[in-house]
Amino acid sequence: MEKVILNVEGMSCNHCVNAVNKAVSALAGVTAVDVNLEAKKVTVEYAADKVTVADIKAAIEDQGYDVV
Ligand SMILES: [Cu+2]
Repeated sequence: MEKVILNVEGMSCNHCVNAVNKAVSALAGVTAVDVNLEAKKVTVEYAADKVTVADIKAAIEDQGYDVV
């Protein structure tokens, strides 16, 4: 299991947290998601043979947030 911590800009409320959480959780291979609104960080545990960091970034960006 791999773990990545992404810095995400644009999240401003719990709606954003839920949107990011839901989008990333929906990816096959993702086993855990933690969104920290104050720190602007999204921590994701994933199976590297099933999903890539690029996939995770794309899922977040699809929701309208920027991964920096
Ligand atoms: Cu929001």
